[in-house]
Order: sequence, then structure tokens, then C-alpha cells
Amino acid sequence: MEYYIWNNEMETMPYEKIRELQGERLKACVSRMYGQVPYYTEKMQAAGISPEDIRSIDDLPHLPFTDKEDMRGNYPYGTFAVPMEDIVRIHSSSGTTGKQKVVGYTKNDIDIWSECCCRALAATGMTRKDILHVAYGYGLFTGGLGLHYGAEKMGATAIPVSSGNTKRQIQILIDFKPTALACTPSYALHLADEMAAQGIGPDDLHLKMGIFGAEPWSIEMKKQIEAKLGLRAFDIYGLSETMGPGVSISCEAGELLHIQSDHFIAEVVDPDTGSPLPEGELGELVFSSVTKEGTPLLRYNTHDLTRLFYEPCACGRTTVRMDKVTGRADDMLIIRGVNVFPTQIESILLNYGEVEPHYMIYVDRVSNLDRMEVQIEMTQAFFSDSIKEIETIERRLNADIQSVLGISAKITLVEPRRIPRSEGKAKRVIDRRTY
Ligand code: DLL
Repeated sequence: MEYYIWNNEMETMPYEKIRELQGERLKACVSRMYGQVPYYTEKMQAAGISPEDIRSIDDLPHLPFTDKEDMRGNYPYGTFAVPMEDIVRIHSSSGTTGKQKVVGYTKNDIDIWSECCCRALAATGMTRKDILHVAYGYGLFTGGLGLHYGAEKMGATAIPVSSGNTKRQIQILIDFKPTALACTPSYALHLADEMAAQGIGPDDLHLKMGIFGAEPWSIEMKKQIEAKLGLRAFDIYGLSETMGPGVSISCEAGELLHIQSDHFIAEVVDPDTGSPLPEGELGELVFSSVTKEGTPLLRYNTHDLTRLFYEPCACGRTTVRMDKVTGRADDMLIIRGVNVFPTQIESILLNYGEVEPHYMIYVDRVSNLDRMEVQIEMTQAFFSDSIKEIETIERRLNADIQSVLGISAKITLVEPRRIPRSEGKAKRVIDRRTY
């Protein structure tokens, strides 16, 4: 099979050469930042490192880490490495708590971002003949504009629908005949359900590929979306701090996500010690965005949990690959001492044909004990079954969660459409414990 690769030179460069290039770009980035960006200069000085100590990519682990606290502590523009007159765009990410993380882009940063998103779209098999319906939000969130520019760079057609107004989204999906859809996986499911309720199925659509990301989702969720929308789903990853979407994407040959390694140097580190971990080991993903001019970040800890792989892929790309992100370390629930990610619960739930992929996890503390309840919607067909059958499924789900995760959860099957839908990133957990 022939795979479409946008930038053969960068995406199929032998790994040793990528490392060399990364080393050169790292050195240049460190010199650009040192003296220009006070917080990072101070960090380097505190660590006793000067730019001359960084001679190749092997010296990367000597540099200090950064994380969201550095972004917030230098709000809004303290992380910028160029004068404001060179900044052509600003985005930000709010997160759930604290100040926004503000990022600035130079003209060159926007060009590189468009290139990365264009490469990402090509990895899904999309070409300039395709029409991309962009239902990620346009605004301070990076999803909408990022993919929009990627599609235009390729020469494909972008429809800037933005998020919200599901009725209008459906009308555009039918009338404008887009062949590709970009939105969060949870919103893709919502769209599919709303269409099904109106009697619209995959055959009424023209979609071939879905570019889904911005939140964790399981392989089981992917299969359901593919079946409901009649397309092939790809996992796109990124974060505002390093650029936005397009940092990595899965390809036509497999589930792992190709990182744009000429722009982003990835490491996976031990969450406790910060030491880099070998290939295939699970840890926190750390990025150095070495070509970024506006807001370059060195060793930025995303706290996203994943693994890295260095073997070339069957698609022909040689870029470093990462596993699907299980979640952020902050999303991990600790229930009676057991670490659980919502995606692990999702994987178990979605093996059952009687339920829909819409769920919410509630955590409470009752008499000093953690209690977890998982509410999940029944399918319309199962909803009309007898109470006895519903209770049987609840018991079986509980037993599965107990045997896989080692904790018990109260399972409550609820009627269809009861769980709130989101137009962007889904909220899966309501933790009502007070600490
Ligand atoms: O979510 C950028 C983006 C837009 C990515 C559109 C993909 C598509 P932020 O709002 O800054 O940026 O949130 C970044 O979202 O650190 C992860 O925790 C999570 N995340 C993003 N993509 C994925 C994914 C955008 N494919 C944070 N799988 C990241 C799992 C993801 N988590």
C-alpha cells in the first residue's frame, strides 16, 4: 500500500539524523532563550548550566524541567522569547484551575504549525481533494485554527464550522458533503447519536476520515465512532503550550502516534524521579519545542502519560512514536489507594453491547471510605428490557471492573440521553470528595 507522506525529507529521515538535527536545534534554542527569557535563564543558572554545556542531544537531560506553573507564574507574556512586535497570534488554554497558559506565535511559528497539521492530515490519507469539516472551537482554543491552517496548507477545503449548534453541524455534514471531520471524539459520538435519532446513518454521509483528539479516548470508543459514522478514526494529539494540535497523530498503518520529531523533542520520564525512561516504558511525556520562536519551551512536562517507540513504522515514517495518552497524571483517580484512569473504565464499559459510550464517574467519600459510582446510558433497545436484565448487566459490569481494576464500583444504567453531552472536551469525572 502507498502511504501519503507530506514531508518525505523530515518524516522519513533516518533516526540518527533526526537526533543530530534535534541536537543542533536544541543548542540554537537554548542560546536564544538564555538571557532573553528571565525565568528560564534563572532556572539554568540555579541548575549550574550554561548554553555552552549543551553540545548535542545527549545533553538534553542536564536541562531543568518546566511545567504549567512556569507558564502561570509568568502570566501573561513572561515566557515570550521575542519582542511583542514579532508576535502575530496569541492562544491560551484555561484548564480547570488557575490562570490561563498564554502562548505567542511568530509568523514562522504559524508556518511550522500549519506544516505540522498538514503532515498530520496527510497521515490520515487526506489529500487536497478532500473537504474538512472543522468542528473544533475557533478562538483562543487551538483546535479550530490549527486544523484549518493545516487543511489550507495542503490545498484541501476547510469548512470553519467551529463548535456548537449541533443542528447546523448536521445540516452541513449532509449538504456540504465533507469527506473528513475534525472534533473531539466525544462530540463525534454526540453528532452520530443526534443523526441516528433523525434517521441519518453513515450512508447518508460522505465522511472517510475523522481527526479526533484533545481528550483521552479508548480504542473501544474509536471502534464505536468508526461504526456509527462510517469513517476511519485517527488520534490527533497536541497542547497549546507546545503549539496546539498536530504535535502527533496516528497513521494509516497503526495505532501509535507519530511525533513531528524535527520540531518536538519528546522524552518520557519517571513521574517520581524525573529520570528519562527507556523505550516502551510508561511515564510522563516531556517536550522541548526547539523551533518555536514566540514561546519556546524546554523540557516541558505535560504530565500526560504515555510510552515512546523508536522503530520505523510500516507507513514509512521514521519519526518517534507515542502510545495513545491514557490521561494526565492529574486526571488519575485514587480510589481506596488504587490508581484508576477514566479511560480504563471506558474500555471495560464499551465491551457491552447493552450500553452506549456516554458515562459519568462520581466519586464520594462516605464514612471515610471512597465510593465510586459509574452511570452509563443504556441503548434504546435495552432500555425497554426488564429490570431483572438491567440488574444482571450492572452486576456483570461491576464484576469486570473489580477483576480488571481491583476496585468495586456501583454501576447504574441510566436511560438514553441522560448523561450531559459536551461540544468540546468531555467531562467524565465528578469528584465530590473533600480532602
Ligand atoms: O487540546 C490541542 C488539541 C486540539 C489537540 C485539537 C488535538 C486536537 P489543550 O487545550 O492545551 O490543547 O489541551 C492539551 O489535552 O495535554 C492532553 O492532556 C489532552 N489531549 C490532547 N490531545 C489528546 C489526545 C489541545 N489525542 C491537553 N489524547 C493535553 C489524549 C489529549 N489526550
